Amino acid sequence: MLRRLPYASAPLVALLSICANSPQRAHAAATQVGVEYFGPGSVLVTFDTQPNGASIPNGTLLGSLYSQWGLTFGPTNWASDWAGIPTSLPNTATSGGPPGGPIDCYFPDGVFAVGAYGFDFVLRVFDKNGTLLGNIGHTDGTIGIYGGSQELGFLGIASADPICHAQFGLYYDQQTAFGFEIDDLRIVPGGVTPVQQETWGHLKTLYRSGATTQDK
Ligand SMILES: [Ca+2]
Repeated sequence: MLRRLPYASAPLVALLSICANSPQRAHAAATQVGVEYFGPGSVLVTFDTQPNGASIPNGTLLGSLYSQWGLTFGPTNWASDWAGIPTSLPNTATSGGPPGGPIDCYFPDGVFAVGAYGFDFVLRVFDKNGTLLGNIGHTDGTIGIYGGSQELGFLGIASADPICHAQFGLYYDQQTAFGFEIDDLRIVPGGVTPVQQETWGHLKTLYRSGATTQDK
């Protein structure tokens, strides 16, 4: 079982490989971003509480639970209190579909950025036409959950073209025995354009320098 890790030890060693594994070309406007990017005006989905503040029981299908925040989930995605990653407790999001996911997030109105914590996972984002905008991954380098503090990672993508679908999936097809989950999903909604975020440039600088919120 993956050990719970101090939040401050979380690495940001996500491997940028935008569209490297796809026959489609990634849109040039899609950029990998760190958790620092999601500042004022962004949305945080903990999977622990609903928008009205009510707690979410283990096993609850996520479906349209957060629809008032502009997102819905795939039909097999649910909240699980088997929390293997050291994020907000008690719940993470996981999938009851094919082993290991995926976890699908749909944004009917489009969003400008999306990201979440996980381990050995990938993030792909698509526009309203299903065109791939970006494809990134994070792994400690090995299948399984024995990488200690190297396991936890944050994957985020910002795109000037609105993102209508974000899909989180396995980094390794063979890792299904170790479970699959994401937590603390962050979104920059369509009403908040990147240029309206006061910290946009500052956060990009922070991310590129390797600094994190824990470093401040
Ligand atoms: Ca949580």
